[in-house]
Amino acid sequence: MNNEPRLPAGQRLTEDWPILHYGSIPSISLDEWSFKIDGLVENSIDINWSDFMNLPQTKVVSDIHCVTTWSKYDNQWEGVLINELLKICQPKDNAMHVMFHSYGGYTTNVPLKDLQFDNVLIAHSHNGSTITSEHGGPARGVVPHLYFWKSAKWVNRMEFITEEQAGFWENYGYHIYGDPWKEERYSS
Ligand SMILES: Nc1nc2c(c(=O)[nH]1)N[C@H]1C(S)=C(S)[C@@H](COP(=O)(O)O)O[C@H]1N2
Ligand SMILES: [Mo]
Repeated sequence: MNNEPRLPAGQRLTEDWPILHYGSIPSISLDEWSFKIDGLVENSIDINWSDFMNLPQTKVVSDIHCVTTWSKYDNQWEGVLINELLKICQPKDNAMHVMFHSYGGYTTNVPLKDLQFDNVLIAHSHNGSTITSEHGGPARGVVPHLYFWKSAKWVNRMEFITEEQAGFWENYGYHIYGDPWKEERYSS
């Protein structure tokens, strides 16, 4: 179909799944879990776990590319497509970027247009099993065409904004966009 290699430059394939995050693992029970969408949207939402699980569920398969140079192929994710959430919250015309917020305080920024693909989701399962807390459960973002730091573990909020703002790692020198095919690892 295309002549692009599957492995981006500077990456090496791994079979295991490294655990990487800043700080400690927040433990969130499903009873207390909530997910909010706010900022520049017509309909703000604040849903609990059963609301989330009652939204249309989708399975997608994608590759992971971490900026620390490991890649992992064929990850099956299950959860709610961000496109489904966009139908409900209806971003306003001036909403151009989204800041993901997580339990524990992590943030990462992604342009809204990069969330409008049918493999970008808020996932609760990986390869048929519930995502463990080490890997971001109860739920994490998955934005497969960007480096994996853009996939927020323990995600609990999407904030729609106009201007691009730097999230946690972006503030510490990671690239503002993070395209693995252009090796956008760090800002210069
Ligand atoms: N909440 C949160 N999400 C996060 C991070 C983090 O520190 N906190 N680290 C990011 C980075 S740098 C990577 S490489 C991936 C690692 O996900 P994994 O531990 O499931 O492999 O999570 C991303 N999401
Ligand atoms: Mo990372």
